Amino acid sequence: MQITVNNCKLIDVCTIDEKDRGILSFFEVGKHIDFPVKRIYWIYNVGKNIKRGGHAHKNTIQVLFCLQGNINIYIDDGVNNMNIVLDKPNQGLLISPMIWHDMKGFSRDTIILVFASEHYDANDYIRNYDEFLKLAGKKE
Ligand code: T46
Repeated sequence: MQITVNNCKLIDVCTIDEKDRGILSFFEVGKHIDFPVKRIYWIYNVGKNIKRGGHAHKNTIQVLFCLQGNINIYIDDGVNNMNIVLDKPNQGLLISPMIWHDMKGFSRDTIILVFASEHYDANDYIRNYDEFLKLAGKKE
């Protein structure tokens, strides 16, 4: 899938499929992901029709993996937007700073694993869409 939202991309990680032995997937920082990972978090047990996200980050870069189940991620750079379905444990979505994102369409078994470039900082979040557009230079 062609991603048309600024600097976001899908990352297919290395995957070793040994049939009955199972599948091992991995990425290496500095080789497949070019930011230092400072924080890892995961989201699971999300109820039906729940929407999460609804913000952009000023500085944080993230890669999201859906290890189990599926999820619909809306990404928006203030001009272009699109919906991405993540449903493969070996495909991640890189979300750059200054990308508005929402997550919905969780299945009860969905597990999201996120690798982030920064420690948690509530001040890094932009939670108002108009403020996001202004800071992104897309609105007066
Ligand atoms: C994002 C999307 C994809 C912490 O204390 N430390 C953390 O590292 C994180 C990620 C969150 N929190 C606290 C902040 C809130 O009190 O956990 C609570 C729930 O966080 P939030 O409502 O921001 O969760 P989501 O699912 O809306 O967003 C999360 C990440 O916060 C966000 O960075 O990009 O997942």
